[in-house]
Amino acid sequence: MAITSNMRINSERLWDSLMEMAKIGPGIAGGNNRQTLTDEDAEGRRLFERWCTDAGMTMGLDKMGTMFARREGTDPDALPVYVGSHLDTQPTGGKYDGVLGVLGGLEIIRQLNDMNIKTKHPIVVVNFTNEEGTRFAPAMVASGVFAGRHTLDWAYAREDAEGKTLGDELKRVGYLGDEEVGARKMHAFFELHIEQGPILENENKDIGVVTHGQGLKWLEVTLIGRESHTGSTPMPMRVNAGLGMARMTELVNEIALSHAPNAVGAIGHCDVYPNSRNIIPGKVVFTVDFRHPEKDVITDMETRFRQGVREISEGIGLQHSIEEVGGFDPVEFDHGCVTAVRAAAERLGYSHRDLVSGAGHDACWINRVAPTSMVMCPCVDGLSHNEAEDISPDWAAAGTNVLFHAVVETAVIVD
Ligand code: HGY
Ligand code: MN
Ligand code: MN
Repeated sequence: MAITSNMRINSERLWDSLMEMAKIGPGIAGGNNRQTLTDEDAEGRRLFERWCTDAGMTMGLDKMGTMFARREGTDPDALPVYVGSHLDTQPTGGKYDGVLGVLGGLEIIRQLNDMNIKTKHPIVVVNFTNEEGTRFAPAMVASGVFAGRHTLDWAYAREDAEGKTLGDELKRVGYLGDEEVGARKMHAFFELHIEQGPILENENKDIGVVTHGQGLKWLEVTLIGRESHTGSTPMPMRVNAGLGMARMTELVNEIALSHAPNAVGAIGHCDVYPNSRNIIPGKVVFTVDFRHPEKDVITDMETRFRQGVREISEGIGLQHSIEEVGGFDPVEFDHGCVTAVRAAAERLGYSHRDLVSGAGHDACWINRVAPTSMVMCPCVDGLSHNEAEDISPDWAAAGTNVLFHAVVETAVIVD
């Protein structure tokens, strides 16, 4: 039996589940603050787990706390088709970033159950731990361990701003599993995600067929100057770490603009010490986020930035150090999986266009160990990592219908 264009998910049920999940870890402006391995994240995980078991799935949990919900196939030896994303959010996150990909995967299972459809390959819905990298840097850390990019011990040692480690927090919230991370073999992996950029909405397209993901480099910079009185210290005597950060912020912007239109660069995290109104900052720590679809441009941006840090530091008399705290090369997704997504959009009659993902996703790491691709739907004003992040129920349904067809086509319907 082949999948046909009238086979669609239940969009009301999907939307209700998105709204239900959004009640957990509410933000202060209508979005979510469900940071990884907090009590709010644990509550969201428990709700997801209940929904999965209600849908007849069996749960698995690995040593990074990544959750796997499995629907059996007719061939127990066939490698499963995996589908999913992440339930953790930014501190001022939206209701759909990551969540749509996990609950869209759950909706596929619910719809297959309603239609009593069996597939040859099992299907597994995944919730990856700490995709956001906001509480514990870097982003996509659990999928990075799964793909062999990070060791488990390195991931466990990641610390949040209060000095708590990822490993301890995993234990505290009760999501330290016993499965070896990465032991699971996948037939394919599909991730549905909001675009988090303006292209699909501006071009009035329903679906993004994601062919590539741009590369990323996170550099943590520490500048050491000298604390002194903001009032009585003559300007020539100052060793102002804050001034260094200000000049380097401008440098990041300049370097990114020099590679227009595709390069991006910003500083989103910074700590100023002692952060007192009348003390010249003696130390600042900040993280630079450079991204581009081509590896050699990222390398050029990093090289020029490092050179600039040396020169600016010398000019002010600062000591400096730079540590790479995250990064991955640009990604080209699997041709077969991309074709399955494109064919699904065409079969379902959705307008679509090929897309390079601006944001990083778990799929970017999983692509190293299994055939992988992504489906994207538009978001309002291309806004994300902002509590005002918004999508329409129709966009959610369109993305999930395409995901449904791509996953079930790959998992092979059995008559
Ligand atoms: O940083 C990213 O691109 C993702 O949102 N974690
Ligand atoms: Mn995301
Ligand atoms: Mn995100």
